[in-house]
Amino acid sequence: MSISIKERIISRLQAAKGDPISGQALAEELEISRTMVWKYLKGLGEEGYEIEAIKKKGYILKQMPDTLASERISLHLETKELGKNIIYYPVCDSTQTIATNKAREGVAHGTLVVSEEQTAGRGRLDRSWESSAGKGIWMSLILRPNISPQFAAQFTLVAAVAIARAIEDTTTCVPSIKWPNDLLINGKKVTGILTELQSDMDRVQAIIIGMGINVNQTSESFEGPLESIATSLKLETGEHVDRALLAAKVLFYLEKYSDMYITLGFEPIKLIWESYNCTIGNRIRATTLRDTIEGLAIGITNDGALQLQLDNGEIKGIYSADIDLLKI
Ligand code: BTX
Repeated sequence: MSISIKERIISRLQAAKGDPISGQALAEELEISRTMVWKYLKGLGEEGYEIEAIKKKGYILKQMPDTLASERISLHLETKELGKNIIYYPVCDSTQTIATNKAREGVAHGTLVVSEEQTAGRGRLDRSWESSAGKGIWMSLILRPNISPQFAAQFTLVAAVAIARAIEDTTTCVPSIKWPNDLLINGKKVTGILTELQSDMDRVQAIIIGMGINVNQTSESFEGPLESIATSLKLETGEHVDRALLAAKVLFYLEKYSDMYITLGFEPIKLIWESYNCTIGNRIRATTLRDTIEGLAIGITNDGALQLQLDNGEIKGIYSADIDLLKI
């Protein structure tokens, strides 16, 4: 998808780093009239971009709006394919539901559905996901890798390491990963991942990776039952985080690690995953749809399963469960 004139104006003003750029220069560079330049700048102002006009000198970009609008993410994007098509909603029911429908309609590999707010954000087993307005990153990415369905589950772990790396790059926090889909900081959940599959018997049609990252919430956002289990990057660091920059970084690492997984297999991802993990080596309780078992988490297999050593020495592979870390 080609970069829009709006994106080029923002990117040009940003690159000037506070030096004024004249309307004439923008018009010449973008090959549009000065009237059009003025109309675009007026539109940007209405969207929350603070642009100062200095007489006889030009325009300075003072501040960008704190949104996840596609041009805000694109500005930071360093990917080949992921996020080249961004579908943005100020509010929606669930980016996962929308992405699922878009994937069935055939949208391209790498399409991202992102929203400021979700009214029906969901986790696994249809649990609800708190997705208040303008504070988190609520996004679902559609991937169409040429793989058979048995290799799809590992994408949850690929996404977990990608988000962990992106958080490490943009903040002072190093999250830990609780198998399979939670990122924790100081024991509290900062991110949840929901991976869903559309597939034929022998070939994946689409993997939809839903990611909920708590970014700029304050403690009021997590009142009630979430208070003791949820946290945000701002709560942990005291710093406001640019959500668009973080979202772009997540896409960068997701592209890097999913390419790595597809070309080299799970082994290198497993190594990175292990460096962030807080599950292995702990005594845990795993609640699956069928039963609850306790034991020592001793590793993950190459198909992403968690290996649990029971008290009788038996080793069980678990593919999906809720995990409680137990104190020994
Ligand atoms: P999960 O089933 O592992 O976690 C859901 C549980 O997490 C809830 O039952 C609740 O206890 C807790 N929880 C709910 N909201 C939050 C929150 N904001 N922060 C921390 N803990 C919370 C995890 O499922 C997968 C979540 C994926 C969410 C993304 S957002 C974009 C996409 N759209 C969508 O509807 N879902 C995904």
